[in-house]
Amino acid sequence: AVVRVGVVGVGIMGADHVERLAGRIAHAELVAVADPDEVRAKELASHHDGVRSTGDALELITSDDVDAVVLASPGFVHEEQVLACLAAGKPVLCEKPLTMDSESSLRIVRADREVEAATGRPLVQVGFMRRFDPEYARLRSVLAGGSLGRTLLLHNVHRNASVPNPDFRSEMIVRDSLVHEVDVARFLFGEEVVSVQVLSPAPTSLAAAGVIDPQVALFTMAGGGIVTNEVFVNSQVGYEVRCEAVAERGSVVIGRPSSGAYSTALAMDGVGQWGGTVPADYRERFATAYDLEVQAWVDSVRAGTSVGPTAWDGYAATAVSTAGMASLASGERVPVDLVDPLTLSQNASSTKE
Ligand code: ISE
Repeated sequence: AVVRVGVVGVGIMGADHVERLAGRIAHAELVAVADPDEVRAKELASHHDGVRSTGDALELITSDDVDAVVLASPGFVHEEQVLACLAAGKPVLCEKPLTMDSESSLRIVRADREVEAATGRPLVQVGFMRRFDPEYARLRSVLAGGSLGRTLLLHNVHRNASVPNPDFRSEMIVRDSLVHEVDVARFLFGEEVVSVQVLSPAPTSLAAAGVIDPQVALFTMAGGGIVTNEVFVNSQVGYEVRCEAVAERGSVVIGRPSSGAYSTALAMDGVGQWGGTVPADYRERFATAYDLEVQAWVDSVRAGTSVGPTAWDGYAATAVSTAGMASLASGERVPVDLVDPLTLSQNASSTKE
């Protein structure tokens, strides 16, 4: 059967998912879009035959003509919308971040566990698309394969040319950008992040006043590995996402062009260059990852199974962001507070360093 999908949120990612679902995803039919900006929702829907629009996300979620939901709304409305999907028994692919704070993410984990206990299948997939990127997936299988020994370090670089939104403050750099590196660290190490420290270098003069950009974040993993992260959202050049994993018997770099010397700068025409072209943004760099992610989700919906990052992965990432926000404010290393994954109750040892 074809999966009838509704998309909530018609911003940059919502519009991108609409194009994908309407054109490139097999066994899916885009039926509806929702956004509080009804004019924009209607405009987007008008490009696709048979797609309706509504200003009411909850109407879309509970509607009989929708089998499954993609949430590309802002993080602060995710809790209500994900819980509505669970109450309606509908699979949901929720863009990151899962929610804005640990407690609300944990409520989603609990609700999804209840659904799983009752029906045998959880309904939440979180949109950490990098897990579907062929390069990250390959890196993960190399590290997990063990031929390089234990993974010791990761070095992540994450740059955006600029951010479209004037509200993109220092905290959003942690919650919306760094959060991808949190998931990458958890995915590649197969361990939780136990502490985070966010350093605040002198900011670029091209960031909005008061915004700390770039930022450098250090993660300590449960097994003692360290992850360094640069996040720089006004780099001017383009979208650069690289990762180098250092293991006992070798290192692997992904996201880096292999043609000799590597440097980026603005060329005369204002386009970032390295002897090729730096992707403009995440929609370009991760186009394949998003396609594979959404196809895997649709396939899992049809098969009655689940795939990809879970509600727990969303919660664990939010918990690191929560600690990261505290560290952004204090400059100190802050322990990550996670509940016990089995009982979902407060883990006594996690509250003390
Ligand atoms: C955006 O929300 C994303 O998820 C992108 O992947 C990230 O690069 C960007 O910094 C965020 O604003």
